[in-house]
Amino acid sequence: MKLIGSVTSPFVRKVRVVMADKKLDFSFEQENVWVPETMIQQVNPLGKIPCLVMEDGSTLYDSRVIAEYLDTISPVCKLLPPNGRDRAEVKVWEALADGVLDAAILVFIERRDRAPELQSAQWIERQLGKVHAGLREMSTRLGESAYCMGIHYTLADVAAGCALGWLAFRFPEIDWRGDYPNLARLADKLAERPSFRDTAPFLA
Ligand code: GSF
Repeated sequence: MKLIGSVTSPFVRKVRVVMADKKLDFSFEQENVWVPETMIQQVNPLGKIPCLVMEDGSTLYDSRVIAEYLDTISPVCKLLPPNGRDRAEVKVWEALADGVLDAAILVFIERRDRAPELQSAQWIERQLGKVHAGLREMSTRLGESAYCMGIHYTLADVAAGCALGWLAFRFPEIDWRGDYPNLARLADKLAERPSFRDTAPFLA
């Protein structure tokens, strides 16, 4: 399997953490999807990373589909409950964490790609509102549990950890650690895992 991605994308990190936790072999091909000459459309018509290229050349996307698939191909470190409400709850956590990222990334791109006078303050405020509402909900759901779903590490923790880590990396002004000490405790615990330590975002 070949993972097309980058070392800064939180969605790519989600897949890399799952690969590491489940001890799966893959090759990692870095791709800058933001340059005109990117090849990403050859593997994902949506032009997004991560994209997983299988041995037969077929491709899987997006990160939720890839993570769910990877969990089925190895019994090591099962990250999703087999069925029912528990499975759905893990996927709500993933939708929540990914949704916080989607909103924050829209702000990041608005500020990166538009001149200040062309940036929409209303749009930025709307998206940051989703980020803060999502963080509040993550903290409420976590409570004082060891992990997002209680006592077991699941895909919910992978998604939440990647979201918090990317916010710390790109939005240091958002003080989720101060606002939500339980999220800070979770993030610190996850950061000790080799799968998180070895995939922390950095500017190459
Ligand atoms: C989101 C991937 C995504 O937005 C997933 O994999 O879960 N729902 C998808 N990837 C970004 C890079 S990053 O911000 O993580 C991406 O590829 N953006 C390029 C574009 O044209 O939007």
